[in-house]
Order: sequence, then structure tokens, then C-alpha cells
Amino acid sequence: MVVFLFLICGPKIISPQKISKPIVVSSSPQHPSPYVGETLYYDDGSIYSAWAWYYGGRGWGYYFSTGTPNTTILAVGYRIYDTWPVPGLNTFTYRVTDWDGSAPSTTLDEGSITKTTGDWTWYDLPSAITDSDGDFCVFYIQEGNYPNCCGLSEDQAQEDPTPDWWTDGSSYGHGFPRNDFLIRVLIDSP
Ligand SMILES: [Ca+2]
Ligand SMILES: [Ca+2]
Repeated sequence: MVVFLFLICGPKIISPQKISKPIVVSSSPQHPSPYVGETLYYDDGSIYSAWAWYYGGRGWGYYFSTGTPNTTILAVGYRIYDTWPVPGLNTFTYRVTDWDGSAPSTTLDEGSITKTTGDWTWYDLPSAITDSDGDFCVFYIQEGNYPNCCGLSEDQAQEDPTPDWWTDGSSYGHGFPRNDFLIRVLIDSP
């Protein structure tokens, strides 16, 4: 069964044809870094399913708040689904944005990165970002149209939709289609 879902005022997205059983990652998928940092995330580490947009340039992301001024954003992490879609694509785009108090705002960094197969894709930002208020967002942006794209993994349940955002590439909307996406960020705060 193919699951279709229409976001209100948004483009279509699609999930894998066969929903897999939860796969609990054996090791803690923290960023393998010598930094004395902290990995922030909302997912539980399980890989239950994945989602993709029909058209590239759209994506999903999270609002993060460290509660600490002058937070340094060091790296972003994503778990790309390994077996869907087919043929898929090896690259996707990360984006870090500022937070205007109620929604994602100015893009602080963005670029295309190559996925890691079978593990988390961790990407050290070319230049660490110092965020003055510790409120920011991290997005996954799909490259390519379905099925020539990555699938972003989701965990097995959604506990709190508050930090969830999607984008059509330029504007942002609140909410996710289903569970928590496996998007993480490594920060260091004073
Ligand atoms: Ca900020
Ligand atoms: Ca969850």
C-alpha cells in the first residue's frame, strides 16, 4: 500500500510502500567528535519508516533551543533510509536557520552533502555557527524528485509536534506528516 498524504497548502509526499518493523540502532548515534559537545535530538533512534517529497527542494526540520546564549552549532546529523526509494540519490541538502521567535528565519548555512549508507550521515559545518540566543533550526532539504531522491528516516512514534517544521524551499510551515524525523545537531554551549 502506498501512503499518500497532502499537507495543507503543501505539496505531496510519499512514504515507503512497505512499512518496516522498527530497527533499533545498536550504538548510540551521537556525533563521533572530539568536541566536548552535546547532541540534540527528538527521535528515539529507531528507524521505523521514511518519507520523501514528490518534488525536490522541499524538506523537514526542527526548532532547537539550548536555552544558552552564544551556542556554537558544530555539525548536523541525518539518518537516510537505506533501501527506499529506488533508485534513490546519494546527496541531499542541509540547512541551518535562525529563529525569529515564532518561526524559522534567516538561513545561516546551507549546502549539498553526500549520504552515508547504513549509518548516520554526520556533517561538520565548514564554519561553526555561533548563535546568540541558542534558538535555531536544522532542516533536511530533498534533492531530486521522487524516486530519484533520498528518503528521510522517521522513528516509531511522535511524542511532541511542537518543534516540527516543513519547508517548500523558501517559506516554512508548522508540522510533520507523522513520526519524528532522525535529524540531530551537535552543539557546544558555554
Ligand atoms: Ca538564534
Ligand atoms: Ca519519537
